[in-house]
This record gives sequence, C-alpha cells and structure tokens, in this order.
Amino acid sequence: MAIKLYGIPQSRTSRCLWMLEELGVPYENVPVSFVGDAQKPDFLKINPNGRIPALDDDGVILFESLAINLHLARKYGAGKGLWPKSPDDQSRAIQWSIWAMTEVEPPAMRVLMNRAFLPEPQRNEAEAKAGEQALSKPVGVLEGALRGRQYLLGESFTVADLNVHGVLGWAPTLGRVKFDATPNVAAWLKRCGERPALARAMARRS
Ligand SMILES: N[C@@H](CCC(=O)N[C@@H](CS)C(=O)NCC(=O)O)C(=O)O
Repeated sequence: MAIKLYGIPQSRTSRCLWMLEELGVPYENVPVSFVGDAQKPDFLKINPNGRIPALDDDGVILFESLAINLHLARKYGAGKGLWPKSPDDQSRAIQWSIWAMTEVEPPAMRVLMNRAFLPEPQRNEAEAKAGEQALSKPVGVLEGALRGRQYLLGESFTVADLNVHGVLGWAPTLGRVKFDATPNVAAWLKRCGERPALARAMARRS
C-alpha cells in the first residue's frame, strides 16, 4: 500500500487518521506505540525523534502531525476542499497550523496532562488552571478569526480547521475547559467535532 501511517489512534496520530478519513484514500495504519515502540531502532530510522505519528507516503517520509496533514491535504485534498484553492489561503492554512502547534498546544497540553493524562496522584489542578489561563489568549484570537464565518478560511472546512481542531478539540471534553465566553469557538468546535470522518478515526481507538 502506498500510504503508511505509523502510530496509534490514542495519540496525536488521531489527527492524521482524521485527515486520511476525510480524504478517503487507502492507507495502512502501522501500530507503533509511544510507550517503547517509538524508541526502537527500526522506527528511529523512520522518525529519528522517536515520536508518533510518522508517515511513509510512497517513500516520502515525514514527521510532525500537522506537517503530515498539510502534505496529505495538498497532495490528495484539492478536489475535496481540504486544500484551499488560492495561494493566499494556502499560506493561511500553514499559518494556522504553525500557530496551533506553537501557541495552542503548549497550554492545552498543560491542561490535559493535569486533568486527564497523568496518573491521578500526579495531577495538579493549579497547573491545569494556569494552563487554562494561558490558553485563553490564543482562544481569544480564534474567537476573532471565526467572527462572521463558519470556518477559519471562510465557509468551508479545510486543513486549517482540521489542524487547529486536532490540537484544541480535546479541551472541552478531556480538559473540561469551558468556552461559554467565546461562542464562535464553541460553535466551531462542535461543527468540526461532528464530522463523520473524525468519528471514523476515533472509532479506531476501540
Ligand atoms: N509535535 C509532534 C509531537 C509528537 C509526540 O510528542 N507524540 C507523542 C505521542 S502523542 C510521542 O510519540 N511520545 C513519545 C515520546 O515522547 O517518547 C507531532 O505533533 O507530531
């Protein structure tokens, strides 16, 4: 098979599974866990960072979940709306993806680690609250960007939405973050979260 995605659905790999499901292209999901497997010599040849996900697209090897999604959308998503038509919107999709990784993921992870991922005795609610406070700044930026539009680049769902939602989408559920003060973000989270392709990607968890 031409496309191999390394990683397990219970990880950031889920973002790329979501993209592959949106695209409807054939792929193989090679189950590499972040516990141990990702540090094995065979996998380090694919991703020397020892992290999942990683992609082998017919010999093109990539790491970084959001870069993988930009690649997949650009290569396979043009006719499907995932990759924006105009070069300016393509640049905006790249901007939102880098923004999600640098501005959203660090505070979001602080919340998620301390409310969901760490073993309970190690969780620290003060840390979670500090993460929530830091997260409110990029969420405010998102609120403004979504004013008067359904999706980040206009009226249709693109890789920009998938990548930002892939980073923030867990916050209301696992992170118990409230979005009452940012109704545009709350509605957008729900809108993107209801996509059938996301449900198919999540179903791979069980
Ligand atoms: N920025 C990277 C982060 C990848 C990452 O940290 N993946 C975790 C699993 S969700 C992992 O492989 N951790 C193993 C480790 O750090 O040893 C991406 O988005 O792909």
